[in-house]
Amino acid sequence: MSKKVVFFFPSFASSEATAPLGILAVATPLLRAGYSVKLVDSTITPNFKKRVLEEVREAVCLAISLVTGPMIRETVELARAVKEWDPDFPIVLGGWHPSLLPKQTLECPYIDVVVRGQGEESLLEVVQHLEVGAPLDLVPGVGFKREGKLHFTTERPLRPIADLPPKAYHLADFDAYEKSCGRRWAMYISSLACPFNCSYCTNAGVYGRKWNALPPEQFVEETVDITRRYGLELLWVVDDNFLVDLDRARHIAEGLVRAGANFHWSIQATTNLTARLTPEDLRLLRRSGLHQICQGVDSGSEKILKMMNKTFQDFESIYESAARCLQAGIRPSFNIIFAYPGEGKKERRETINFMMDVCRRFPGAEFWTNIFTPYPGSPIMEQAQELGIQVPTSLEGWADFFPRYTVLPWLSGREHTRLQVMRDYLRIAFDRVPIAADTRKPTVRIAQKMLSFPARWRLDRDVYALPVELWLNDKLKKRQMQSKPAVDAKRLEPATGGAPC
Ligand code: B12
Ligand code: SF4
Repeated sequence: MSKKVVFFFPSFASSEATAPLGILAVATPLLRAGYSVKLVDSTITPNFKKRVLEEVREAVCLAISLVTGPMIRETVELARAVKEWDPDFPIVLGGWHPSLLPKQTLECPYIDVVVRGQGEESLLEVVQHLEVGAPLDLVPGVGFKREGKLHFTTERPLRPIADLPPKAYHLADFDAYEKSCGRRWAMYISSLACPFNCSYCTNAGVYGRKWNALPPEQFVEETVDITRRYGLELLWVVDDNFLVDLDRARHIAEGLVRAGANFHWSIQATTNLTARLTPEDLRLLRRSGLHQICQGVDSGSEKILKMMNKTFQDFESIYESAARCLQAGIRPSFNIIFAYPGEGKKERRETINFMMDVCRRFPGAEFWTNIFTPYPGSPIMEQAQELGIQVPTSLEGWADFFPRYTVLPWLSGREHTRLQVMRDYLRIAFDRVPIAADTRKPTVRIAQKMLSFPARWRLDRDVYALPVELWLNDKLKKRQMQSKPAVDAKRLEPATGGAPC
């Protein structure tokens, strides 16, 4: 058998494609150990199934990375096809979903091994064992099957980010990603974990709460190198909370300015920490290329924020953060979660009023909204049964968990439709800047701008009957529609900058 490992990255239903960082991370130790690696990313690979079936012929195993949601569909579809070709060919799953639900994931008949948590060392050891047909009992952090029974090994302790090897960016086909998204960009990660404990968040389940980070010098050296080497115009720094150490952030900005860095970058951070940056700090960060801070506001209702365990943020700091970011030329992007358990008409109205107020007072601030989706491993999931949530009992059952259209016991039927219509009006009422290049014609842009005025009128009055503006907007969108992603294209809109931090 040859020393080759094939990776598959299922489509995450977005045109904002770039290389999957989790796979680039786990590939490095394999490459260092002399394995060859092939990455098939469904978003940029027509006929991905055929391609994987060709590639696996001479490989040790197929390794797939996925998060909970629609990525599960292509995962299962592909795993089934591989097993039809060779029922004994090993299929390994890693990433967020298998880490949070290892047992149920491994119960899927097409999956042989799951890796829990950080995969750099685990995957290398799994591959080395599979290659020689050795049992996996002594490989920490994994689950496997033997004679139809599931076995789980001991936890593998978390390693600080500074001890992890660099990501194998050279595996990424940036030309193909650029073709699909119109922009040449990549993700970069410089810290792990978050000290807070929001009740809907899964992060602690994988990375714990001990925030740890790369030193500023390494950040500067690596980001300047990869952006120059691959001609990238933008880096999305996917840290859960980039600003936990403000001094580190300042040193990074100074280092990038000194190095003459020539790229834009964006971060995710909590509003309370963003508000702690002085106007000078923000100007320095802007000079270093920072152009966007994604922040999880989540609700405009104090009651709901309390229930989300987000007492570390207050509305004053959110307004302050919006004002200061915009003054420095940095775009504040805020996330909102609708239909959190306990959100009634009053609380939803408070949230809409808050969003409208921020957008009107601070033009350039933007909001991205989601529907509450209870993820396995989040503190709120412990109450799932009390809340009447049907928890899926198989891997496939999680494929419909997607915050753009989740249906909940307290949000279904007409109420669900009404919320979706309202979210559509929010989308056209105020401008938002996605990562993908804006390819709209000027006439379409002007026409869409005109639609924003009746949309705001409706949102102010909570009136969504006969949504003609949405119909017109759809017509405009269809006129300038480009290629669409493979998964569920009719139901999804592009996922965008900012996970629900
Ligand atoms: C970047 C990102 C995205 C990008 C993905 C882009 C891309 N090309 O990959 C985009 C914007 C598309 C995205 C979308 C969504 N995301 Co997201 N995203 C992230 C984010 C911020 C970073 C992920 C990352 O790359 N980290 C860096 C890498 C190095 O770390 P890692 O992924 O953990 O990988 C390690 C291990 O997991 C493991 N591993 C990973 N893959 C593999 C594969 C194998 C074979 C092995 C062995 C191991 C392994 O080893 C790696 C190295 O140690 C995380 C939050 C976070 N802190 O990680 C959320 C996160 C993964 N996203 C999440 C969510 C909820 C979403 C959305 C639903 C958000 C939304 N509102 O729409 C969508 C779902 C997309 C879909 N259609 O299914 C959740 C996942 C929860 C869950 N149970 O799965 C997270 C954890 C955020 C959160 N706190 O809730 N996301
Ligand atoms: S949602 Fe964001 S702030 Fe809250 S715990 Fe998760 S990463 Fe931290």
